[in-house]
Amino acid sequence: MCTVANARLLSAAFFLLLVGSVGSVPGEASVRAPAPYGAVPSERQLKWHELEVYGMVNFSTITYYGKEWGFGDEEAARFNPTEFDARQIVRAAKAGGLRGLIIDAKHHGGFCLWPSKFTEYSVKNCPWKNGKGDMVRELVDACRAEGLQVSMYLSPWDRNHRDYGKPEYLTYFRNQLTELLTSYGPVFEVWWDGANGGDGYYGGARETRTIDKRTYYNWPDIMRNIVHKLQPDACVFTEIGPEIRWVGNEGGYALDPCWATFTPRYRGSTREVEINPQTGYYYELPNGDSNYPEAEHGHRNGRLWIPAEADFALRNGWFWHPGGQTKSPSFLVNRYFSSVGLNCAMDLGIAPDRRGLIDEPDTAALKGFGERIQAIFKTNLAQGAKAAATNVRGNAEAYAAFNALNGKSKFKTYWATDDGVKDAELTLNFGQPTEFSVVNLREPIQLGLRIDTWALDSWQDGQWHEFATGTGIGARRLWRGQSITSDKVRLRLINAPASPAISEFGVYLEPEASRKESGALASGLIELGPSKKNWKVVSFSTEGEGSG
Ligand code: FUL
Repeated sequence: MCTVANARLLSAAFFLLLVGSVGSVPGEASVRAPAPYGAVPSERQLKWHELEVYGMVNFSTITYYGKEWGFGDEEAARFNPTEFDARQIVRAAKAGGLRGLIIDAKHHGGFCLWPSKFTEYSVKNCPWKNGKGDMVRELVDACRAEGLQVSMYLSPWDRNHRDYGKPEYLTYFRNQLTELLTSYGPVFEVWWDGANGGDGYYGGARETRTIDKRTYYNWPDIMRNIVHKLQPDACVFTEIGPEIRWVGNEGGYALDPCWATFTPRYRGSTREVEINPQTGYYYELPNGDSNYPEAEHGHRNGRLWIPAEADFALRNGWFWHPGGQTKSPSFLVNRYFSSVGLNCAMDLGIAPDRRGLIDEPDTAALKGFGERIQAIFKTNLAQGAKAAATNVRGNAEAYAAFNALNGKSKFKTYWATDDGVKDAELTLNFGQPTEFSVVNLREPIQLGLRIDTWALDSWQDGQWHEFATGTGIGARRLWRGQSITSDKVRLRLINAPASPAISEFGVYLEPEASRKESGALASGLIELGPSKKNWKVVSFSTEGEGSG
């Protein structure tokens, strides 16, 4: 894992770096940054927090069979996307504002989108490019050309491989992972599904194979000696991280509040997953066997910093099916608020069709989504406002209220209060009546989660009126509601467990049409959509069900 020990060292170093800048302000050398509170992100997690919105491409032989999971005997000969165009796929993602793509290089059925040295069940033996193609390479190159970051999905479960369930398969899995992590440049994330074990083809055995999800793979060793050795910046996603946790549903939403701190436990149990103090990694990682339902909220004061990724598919299924449905731009905007706006990352599944392209309705939905988000966040009304705070740490300019408005960085510059302060207010004065409907808050997360309760007020008829209240901020907390017109808006932080600090207080006006079509409620609450259970997929085995 982001070895917890290493993570702490790294973030301490990062923290010192941030604090270091304070010393350069004349007369303020003695004003130290607040001491971190509770678990804090590692350096690689801080980088990941910058992304916020990314996608996952799911494409395989099963696209031609109308399945969601391959049994492992699907013919490579059917894989023939005659119009495959990585640039088209990546551009569609980019139009949706996705900043990275997780490439599903091998799904549960075992078919590999790159010409792996370790199997014949790959693009080497399909009609596409006469077996000479490398789809992972093309997608990676397109991402790099379009400025998107890259991540790898390698299904641990392989229903094709004859040795699945035996030690021999682990050598295969490790070889493939190494191949992916050494051949395609830097990756921001490595994605391991919790679906592991069940029935499958298994080289013709056609039987059911179960594994011990906690121990079979020896995940800690893989993370330490493969992932982090080869890709020091890569965050590992599983049900319980250790760097990024599954949000616990496939509907693309977190529950409010959603804490970045988390105490991983075993499925249906209060037993915590232990860390080996010698290595800083878990002793074992129960991926597919963790108490993931707790992930929707996370834990206030959880032991570790393991923020959530909220994944969901653009269509009604992770893979493309004829006659499938595509979610609307306004639905996607709602999901943005219920994931990114609740301190999570949004991971949107996109699926090439049988031609090897993102089809027209999906391309349009992505574009519409991207345009709506851009329109909402086009103008930060706070930037022209005057900021004032009830307390400024050491009266130092480096921590003054305006640092929450300067938009220079998401986390590095911030307004902070003196040690011991529990209640504090940050007021924006626009100098004229200003209409807004979205508020954007961030904490400098390198200092931990310092805030519990917050409230927002607007100035109406000579007094403050509360229009929103909530719990938890973290990397990003969005409030969205009906528009309000006011000269001033105030953020109140109430009974904070550590002296509060805010790195961003932004105010925006969502275009009225966008607000209406999304059905944004005055409370800022957004209706929650269908979960995985309500999806209609053409063929879906429930065996081995797990995260993701
Ligand atoms: C799930 C998998 O079982 C799906 O097929 C898909 O890959 C999704 C992203 O994760 O758990």
